[in-house]
Amino acid sequence: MSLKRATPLASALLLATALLTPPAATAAPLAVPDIALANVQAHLNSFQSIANSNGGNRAHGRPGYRASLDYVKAKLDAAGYTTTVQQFSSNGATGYNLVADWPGGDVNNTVMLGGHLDSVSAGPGINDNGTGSAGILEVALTVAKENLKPEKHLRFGWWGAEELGLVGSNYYVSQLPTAEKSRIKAYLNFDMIGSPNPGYFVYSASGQPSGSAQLQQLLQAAFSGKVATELTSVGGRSDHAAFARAGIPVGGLFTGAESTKTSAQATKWGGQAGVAFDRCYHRSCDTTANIENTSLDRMSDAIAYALWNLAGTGGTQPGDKFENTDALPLPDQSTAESSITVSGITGNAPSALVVGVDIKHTYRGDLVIDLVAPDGTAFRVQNSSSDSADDLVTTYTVDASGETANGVWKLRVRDAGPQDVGTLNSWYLQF
Ligand code: DPN
Ligand code: ZN
Ligand code: CA
Repeated sequence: MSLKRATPLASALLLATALLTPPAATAAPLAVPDIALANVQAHLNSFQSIANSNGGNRAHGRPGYRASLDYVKAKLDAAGYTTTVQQFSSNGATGYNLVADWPGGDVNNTVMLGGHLDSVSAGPGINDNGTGSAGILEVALTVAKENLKPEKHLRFGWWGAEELGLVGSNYYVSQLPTAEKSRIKAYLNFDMIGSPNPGYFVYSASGQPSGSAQLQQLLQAAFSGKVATELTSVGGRSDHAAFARAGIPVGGLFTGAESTKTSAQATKWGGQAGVAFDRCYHRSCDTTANIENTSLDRMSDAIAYALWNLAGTGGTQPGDKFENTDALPLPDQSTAESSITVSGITGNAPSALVVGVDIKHTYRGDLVIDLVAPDGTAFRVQNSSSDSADDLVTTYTVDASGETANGVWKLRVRDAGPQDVGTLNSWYLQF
């Protein structure tokens, strides 16, 4: 039997990897992709152009905000994301959050990455927070490019009106039903990740509201062997706060804002001691000239490191196919069965499960075919008839939504008429 899917043992091992546990030293290295700095920079250039043609900013309630959202949304839509624009009202203007879901993965174990997309009205907000917005966008696009099939469900959020007091992220969390909140197992925040005089800060788990020690460690591990990080208590200063208050494990990365780099930090990280991490914080000079590329590159790669480690690989996506290509003789007036083992799918089969069959026969009207679910429920897909044509190469659609997806599915083929015989060449299930 030739199956496209991982073996049940491999799947079980993958599923056994706990959500928030960084890989053990002995685990096979995970192929985390390198995030292309040039692509992140291209997004920043687009944000800068948007600000230039919209009064110099991308602020809540201003056209540059909506244009920024449309830019991000178009990229995600083209890459296959399911995007949702959530409206809210703040300070007399309509605000928008953009939420993007990568189809597939276990929605009961959702990993979420986010950052705010709005700038202050004083400037274009390229470091604050074009960088976080562009970093998670490029990571999301890399997920699509690599066709990642994560075990966990992946969701990305671009928040509006952060600069007015974390309004968009507060609104998003306030609108989440309790059950939805408990499905989000991690929220990682990226707000300012390319500061011109950069620090390498990981959100401290012991901040207020408190973060997650495991997420803190995972983000620290992303830099190991590359650059020494420090912990920082960002407190309630960015969009992770609402998630933390809702009991969702949070973490994040930061290259620094208005506070000053110490000489010890300058020795460790380079740059200028006694100068702010970002001298242009909340000013008109927060342009594409206000970005330090090495930190932006490392931070973007660290986002990918965290996501790949949290998400796991070997999950499924709608449309995944399980196939059996072993030829099976269909003797005269008897019944033959062929099986396919399905694994790695959470929950039930779809209401439109596609069953594809490729049968060679000399009189296909002889054939009676059932799809048999793992629990033994049989779905008749083909009845015998006086159809005198030969081969049967077709697809059937079965409402299998009452059946658990994982397990051994069978195609039961009965030859119900004398003389003519055939062979089941192959068959598949498409979820
Ligand atoms: N988003 C900025 C602010 O709210 O002031 C800067 C910042 C980001 C501060 C992350 C702390 C942590
Ligand atoms: Zn800010
Ligand atoms: Ca026959």
